[in-house]
Formats: sequence, structure tokens, C-alpha cells
Amino acid sequence: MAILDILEFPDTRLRTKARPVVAVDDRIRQLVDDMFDTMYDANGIGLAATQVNVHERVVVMDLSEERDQPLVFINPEVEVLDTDTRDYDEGCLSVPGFYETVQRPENIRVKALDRDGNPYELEPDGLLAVCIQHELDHLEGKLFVDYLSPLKRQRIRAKLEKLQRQNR
Ligand code: QAP
Ligand code: CO
Repeated sequence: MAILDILEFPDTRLRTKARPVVAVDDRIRQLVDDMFDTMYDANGIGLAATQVNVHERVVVMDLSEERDQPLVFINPEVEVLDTDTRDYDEGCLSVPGFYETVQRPENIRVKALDRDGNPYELEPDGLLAVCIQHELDHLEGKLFVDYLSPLKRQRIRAKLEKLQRQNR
């Protein structure tokens, strides 16, 4: 069990594009376990490897109240099924304390590998569909604040930089 450090906006390492996982082996399973420990410890619902400074395509999520429904997405691919979108208030463990409305496609299909390297498919809706797109963005070096106005983004950046100076 290991709790990893979570990078915070505007850390430039969050802008790194993650590489595909070549083999789902014990090293990747250890990373997955550590990411769950880190996400549960921080009371998150989703965490991408990018956020713990590992630049491989691994995402963990758990949307359940009881924290007992872990989901693993390795090398996830999202296909947008139609042009319908929905607004959702998003947060991020790398942007602590801030929630803002983001518009994303509503109907998607996700293909990924599980913890054992077996492929599976989902057609998620609601928060699950929002969260997987948010986490896939992390693997591309993208953050939810990138969808906001430059003014809003700059305000969040200034507040977080101030907090990070105080915490050092
Ligand atoms: C992504 O985010 C997400 O600011 C996952 O103080 C969130 O787990 C996608 C968190 C909402 C869609 C909707 C954020 C914890 C956790 C904070 C998270 C905080 C403590 C965020
Ligand atoms: Co996030």
C-alpha cells in the first residue's frame, strides 16, 4: 500500500501526454493498487496516472458511495456516439477546492483493458461518462480548467499558486 503525491495545477508535468501500456504486468497492477490507495485517501472518484507523475495510460475510478466498486481503465479509448452534450460540475484532485461547469458529449462508448489485461467495453451514462472523459483528458495532458474562460483559469491558477507557496 502506498499513497502517491498528486501533482497540482499549474504543474507543467500535468501537460505530459501518456504512453500506451505495453503489457499489463505486476508493475502495472502495483501502480493500479497505489493509485486506488491514493484516490481513496484523497476522497476522489477518479485518478489518472498522469496526476501521480506516471505517464502511462492508466485510470482508476470509483463512483460508489461505499467505495467498493473499483473500475480500472488501461489504454482507454472513447468513441463519441452523437453530438448531444450535457453540462456537469467538475472538480479534480489536481485542482483542489474548485468546481466549474464543463460541457461534454453525453453518449460515448469506452474500450479499455482491465486489471488482468482483458479487453472490455462500456456504454456509460451520467457521471461515469463525464468522469471517464475527464480522466482520458489527463492522459492527453489536458485539464478541465482548459475548458473555462482564460479569466476564470487565471484566477484559479493564482489562488492555487498562493496556496502552494504557503504550504511549502
Ligand atoms: C473527476 O475528480 C471528476 O476539489 C474526478 O477538494 C469530478 O475525484 C469528474 C476532489 C467531478 C467529473 C465530476 C476535488 C476531492 C476530487 C476537490 C475528483 C477536493 C477534494 C475530485
Ligand atoms: Co482530474
